[in-house]
Amino acid sequence: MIIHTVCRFCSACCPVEARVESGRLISAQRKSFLPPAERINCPRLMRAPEIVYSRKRLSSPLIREGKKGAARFRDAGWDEALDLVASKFLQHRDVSGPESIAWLRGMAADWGAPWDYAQRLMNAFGSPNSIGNGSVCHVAREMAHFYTYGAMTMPGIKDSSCVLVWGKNDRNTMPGAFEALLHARQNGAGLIVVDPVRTPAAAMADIHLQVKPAHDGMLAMAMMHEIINSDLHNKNFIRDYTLGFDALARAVQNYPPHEVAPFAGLDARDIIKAARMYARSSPACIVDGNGLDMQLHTFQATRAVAMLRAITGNLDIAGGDIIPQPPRVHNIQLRDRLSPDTYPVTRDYSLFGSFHPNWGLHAQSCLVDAMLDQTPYPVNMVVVQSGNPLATMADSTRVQKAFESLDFMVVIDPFFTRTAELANVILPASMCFEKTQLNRASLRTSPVILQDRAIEPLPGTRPDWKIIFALAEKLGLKKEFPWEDVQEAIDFQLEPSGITVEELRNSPQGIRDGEQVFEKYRSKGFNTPSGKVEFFSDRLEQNGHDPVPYQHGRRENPISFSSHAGHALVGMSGERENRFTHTQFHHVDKLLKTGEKPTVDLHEQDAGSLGITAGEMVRVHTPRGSIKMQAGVTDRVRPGHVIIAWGWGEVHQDYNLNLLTDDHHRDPVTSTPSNRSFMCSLEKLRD
Ligand SMILES: Nc1nc2c(c(=O)[nH]1)N[C@H]1C(S)=C(S)[C@@H](COP(=O)(O)OP(=O)(O)OC[C@H]3O[C@@H](n4cnc5c(=O)[nH]c(N)nc54)[C@H](O)[C@@H]3O)O[C@H]1N2
Ligand SMILES: Nc1nc2c(c(=O)[nH]1)N[C@H]1C(S)=C(S)[C@@H](COP(=O)(O)OP(=O)(O)OC[C@H]3O[C@@H](n4cnc5c(=O)[nH]c(N)nc54)[C@H](O)[C@@H]3O)O[C@H]1N2
Ligand code: SF4
Ligand SMILES: [Mo]
Repeated sequence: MIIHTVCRFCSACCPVEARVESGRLISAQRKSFLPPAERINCPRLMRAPEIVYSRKRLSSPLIREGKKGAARFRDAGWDEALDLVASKFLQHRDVSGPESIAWLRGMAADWGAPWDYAQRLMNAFGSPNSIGNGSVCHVAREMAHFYTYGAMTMPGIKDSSCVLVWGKNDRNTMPGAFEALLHARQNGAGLIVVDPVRTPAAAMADIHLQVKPAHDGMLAMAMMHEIINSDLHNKNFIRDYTLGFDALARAVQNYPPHEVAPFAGLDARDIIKAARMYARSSPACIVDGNGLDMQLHTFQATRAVAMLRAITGNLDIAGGDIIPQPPRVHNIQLRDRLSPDTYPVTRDYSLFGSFHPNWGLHAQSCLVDAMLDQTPYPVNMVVVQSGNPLATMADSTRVQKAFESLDFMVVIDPFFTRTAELANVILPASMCFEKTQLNRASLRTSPVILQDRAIEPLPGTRPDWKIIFALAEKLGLKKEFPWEDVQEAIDFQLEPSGITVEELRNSPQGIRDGEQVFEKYRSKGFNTPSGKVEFFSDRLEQNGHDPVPYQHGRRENPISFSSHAGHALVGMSGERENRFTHTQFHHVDKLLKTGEKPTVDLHEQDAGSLGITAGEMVRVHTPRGSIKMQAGVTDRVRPGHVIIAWGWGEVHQDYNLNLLTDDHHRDPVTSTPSNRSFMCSLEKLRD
């Protein structure tokens, strides 16, 4: 039997066909416009049965018996475990107020309806602290798009005549998009890649701007300098649909390509060539990615990149950067249930918390402050759902201390992770093929595609929705969660669009809520306070932020630990591999090479001058901590840069890259720390 569903082993949310026999998942194949032989393989999907039926899956709720960190747990029934969790919710509310309890979300259960359920539960209970990890992933970038033209655009890669890939590695992270890029290339589209690493896209690009990490904002300003001063901007679009162009044109004068180039590790001629090629192609689109996230200038750098789309008039045209058309839905988060007197621990980043009607809060570093320093007030109970913060949040040493200080901690995860070791209760979650849900990809734009259950939840596990609905009932919130099952809940959420789960099951290709329309701004304007693209933002100025990005002309080094002596190499958190999702799946033998260990990859020149050969053990130091890995040699980066394998922190603490990162300095708008790049030093180990 073939079941049409969506893979959620990572946030790419690929539509797939799952083959199921006698209730067992046999295989799964990604859908694509290409014939099977030409498709990009995803190793994780190819190993879906090994992942789903891994012997490491949890099969019963666990309750702590020993002291924290001692990893002594006993099996418990679902009722007993949920009763204990509910009693702790009530106890903490009575003693310290509902806001002393927080819900922290990683990325795995998806950001669509499952995230809405978590927020609904917490809001109805009275705690404003449901917090996601979007400060380092996507949401900060999305806010920069919103503050420029009121929505996050989607690149029309397939129909584009020039694709500018900015810090994204779709070959490994979103294979469908990479297939679209190959298709566009075959049709003659130009390709420019901005990436410190020679990625597969960079290797086939017309121009590869091998920018120094975190210098993207200044590079975007230099490109706009070239476009505006060479009169290549779209004057009609700017006149009719934008605000503050003069202020932007003045700001870019501080960033001539020849001055930015040495600073950003580039050749000015390449910046000029790329700017002209992008501006002279129509339609052109920009594919921006996680390379722009996790930087100290994330918000303004992404805003500068977003402005490139606007000055060239590429917004909302076929093959350009398209404004999505989300389906009409009920907002089910119940935010109005919160008392006006409460405020979340993310208060200092209130613009970030309010820019979008459903994203909710994502300044996750603030939660660590609240746990550890009790600012702005103490949080002493946390539920961690679908995340492994002990390995994925910046400055693991500090994060660990924070979690150790909690009175009570609950983890909802299919596996016993490094984070789960500190929990009081662990609730075993079902994985993606075992549940029906509405993904964020479907709430963000039409068509709506259903992630449908392909197999029954594994014995002892429960889907996230079911865990939340049951906990709500135990907390006396049955009225707020009246749905008998997830299908009823999804039907309710989709009601305004008239789309139902049953219809979605009969339309595996998805259902649109309305026809696709381009250039919607002509009739509706943009979703900003002024109704125009805002090169100058009053909202930012009123809140003490630069209304125009990089308007002061400063060229400070935005890489963390730059001012620390003795750390001369730029350490880069490595790009995602297509075999793993962050800290997940390193236990699946069939995804590993024999005897494989993570590596720190250096340029040959650096390896030579440091006397390091491939295979030797090295220690990487930053002012926060150190890790130990094998050295590798690569020509994918420039001398002076090292790529440190990302996501191995679950395997061994020696490999936990976030022991190196800093959470002290943060982006002023989105609280983003610099997980991505930092100055470091290498030491060769004897044995
Ligand atoms: N230095 C550095 N830090 C980073 C990054 C980086 O590149 N470098 N990347 C950042 C980014 S973009 C992100 S998104 C974060 C990721 O941060 P996390 O979300 O913490 O990362 P994962 O390791 O994917 O952890 C997901 C957890 O969810 C569990 N899980 C899987 N499926 C389900 C499910 O259906 N339900 C539930 N309840 N649990 C499930 C998995 O077993 C796993 O333990 O890390 C960020 N941190
Ligand atoms: N296989 C796999 N797929 C995934 C995931 C996974 O863990 N594994 N995670 C999912 C998640 S949560 C996310 S957020 C997405 C992310 O997907 P992508 O956006 O593709 O993320 P990455 O591969 O981490 O990084 C993208 C590129 O940014 C480059 N880069 C690093 N620093 C900089 C910089 O300072 N400037 C610029 N311009 N580029 C830089 C890196 O070299 C890399 O090539 O992937 C999703 N898909
Ligand atoms: S890229 Fe692979 S793991 Fe991620 S959703 Fe698509 S098929 Fe699943
Ligand atoms: Mo992410």
